[in-house]
Amino acid sequence: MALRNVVLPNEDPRQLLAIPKQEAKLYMSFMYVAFISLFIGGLMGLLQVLVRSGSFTLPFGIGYYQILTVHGVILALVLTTFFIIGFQFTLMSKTVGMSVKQRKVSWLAFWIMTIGTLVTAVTILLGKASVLYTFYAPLKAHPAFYIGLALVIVGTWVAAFVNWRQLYLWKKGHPGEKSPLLAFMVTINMIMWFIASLGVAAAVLVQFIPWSLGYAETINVLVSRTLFWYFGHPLVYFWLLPAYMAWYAIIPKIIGGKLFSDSLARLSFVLFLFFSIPVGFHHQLTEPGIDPTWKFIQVVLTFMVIIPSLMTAFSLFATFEITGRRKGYGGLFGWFKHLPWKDVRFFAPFVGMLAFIPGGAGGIINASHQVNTLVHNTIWVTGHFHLTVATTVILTFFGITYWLIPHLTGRKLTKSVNRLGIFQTIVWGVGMLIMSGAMHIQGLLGGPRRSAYSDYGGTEQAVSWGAYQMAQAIGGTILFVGIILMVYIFIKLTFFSPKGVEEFPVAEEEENAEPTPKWMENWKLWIAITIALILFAYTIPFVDIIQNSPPGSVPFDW
Ligand code: HAS
Ligand code: CU
Repeated sequence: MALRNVVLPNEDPRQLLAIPKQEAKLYMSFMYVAFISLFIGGLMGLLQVLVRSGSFTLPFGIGYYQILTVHGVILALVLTTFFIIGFQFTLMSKTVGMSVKQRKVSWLAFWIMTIGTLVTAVTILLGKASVLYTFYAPLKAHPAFYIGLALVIVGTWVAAFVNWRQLYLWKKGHPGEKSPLLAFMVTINMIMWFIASLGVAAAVLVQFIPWSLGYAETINVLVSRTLFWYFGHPLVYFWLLPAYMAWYAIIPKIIGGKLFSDSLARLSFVLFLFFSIPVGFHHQLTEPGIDPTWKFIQVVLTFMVIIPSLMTAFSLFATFEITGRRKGYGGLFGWFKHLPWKDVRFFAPFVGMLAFIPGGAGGIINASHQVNTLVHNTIWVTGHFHLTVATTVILTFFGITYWLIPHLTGRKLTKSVNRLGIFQTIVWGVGMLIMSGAMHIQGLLGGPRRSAYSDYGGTEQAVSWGAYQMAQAIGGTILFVGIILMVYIFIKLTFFSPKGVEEFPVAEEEENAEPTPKWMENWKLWIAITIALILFAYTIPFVDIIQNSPPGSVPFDW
């Protein structure tokens, strides 16, 4: 059994210290919302693939777009955000600490986010907001939908301020020291999130809420979509970066190795801050009304944001190989064979990494201006993001769950849960391979996304999708089994596993590593460059969009 919870001689005993009970309660609250969301959102996913297979109709007058909206909002926005904010709080607590006052403010963040979530979720469930998670105008939802979403965002801002204050106070108490890597990473992610969410907040407050309340008759569709994607692309990195935190700074510890390079990890996060935001046009490449030159410029910037992911891939391979060779496993692939395959804390994120190879390649295809015309608005894109967010990111989050939840609840990850976790990961991998693979192929055959089942009058092209839609239903059903298993594991780890101490694994740096340069923490410079890049990529096209927009659009009500 590769699980190692014993203290090794040079091990930092802080990693075994439990997080104070009152703090643990806060962090677990975020996790409860995340896992309830997983269950509800997953169930909706199951219904969707069944409808799209053509062999199932929703009962009780429930609409396809209603469940599709629940699925997208609850999984892509609620599950991710609650897991991330909760996880990041634990990282901050472990590395720089949390004061009682900060804890109280964090509860405020939690409640604002939770109330916002409830308001939004109820509005969708009542069928008053079947506008999908991107809520494209001119689709119009009930005002409560937008107000709830705005609350969720405001809650995350409160969390961001707490995180920044945590690091600030730590730095004041440790003059001249470099900040702990994980705290640095959390701070970057929250700066990126804050700057990005200003865009969607502006759209919601200035455009959507007045419009849905009836104060404005029309809405400028292109402005709203542009503001959404200004936020929507960094949103996907807001999901990815916490997974990268685990890959860089936690996985090496789990496999018995060390962090490959502190500077490289920090540099890749700084690059994400720079290039995550000025790239939103790659979601609008087919949108009329945006100058192609600016689309091209943002595509170039998109290719820049691939670099830190390639740096991450390189760094992980290096960690894996160095660790294996140090343990004495020679040969070309000896190190690979001896990775701790039976430890779910490694295995689940590893399958996530594997999925990111085709997932990332698909992203590069999407971002290529010309090829995008082939795949845009097809279910290929749905395949892409089920590999990235619903495999790479979520399997890493599951991998974190196996040690984080017992660490917070004072329990042990037992051998049987570990084994079940390995099985869960395989179920997820197989289900996703079938579902996402079929989505990619059907997309290339022209199958649309964001649409319920139709045989399009029996056209030849629609007939060619049949088998792939069936495959998606099979893959989706397997995935739902994976969700049931994961929710079971979560409940087990929270309430029923035997009491004990579970390690909070944080990797140390290599002893002979080059010291991290001081300029790495030049926050003002990083933020200035980020803003300069955003202004460069968005100012001229945005002015152009506002000046030359067609008249505002009237709502499209269901
Ligand atoms: Fe994307 C659409 C481009 C990454 C999520 N993306 C989406 C949507 C979502 C999403 C949700 O340019 C749909 C939005 C909607 O509803 O309309 N995406 C990219 C690019 C990347 C990328 C260039 N996407 C992501 C990530 C996501 C995500 C990450 C979520 C977490 N995406 C697009 C474009 C569209 C798009 C267009 C619009 C399409 C359209 O027309 O609508 C890049 O960041 C990808 C870079 C990644 C790599 C991979 C590096 C590999 C690593 C793993 C190493 C593995 C190891 C394992 C070490 C280059 C790091 C060891 C293995 C052994 C074998 C030993
Ligand atoms: Cu994007």
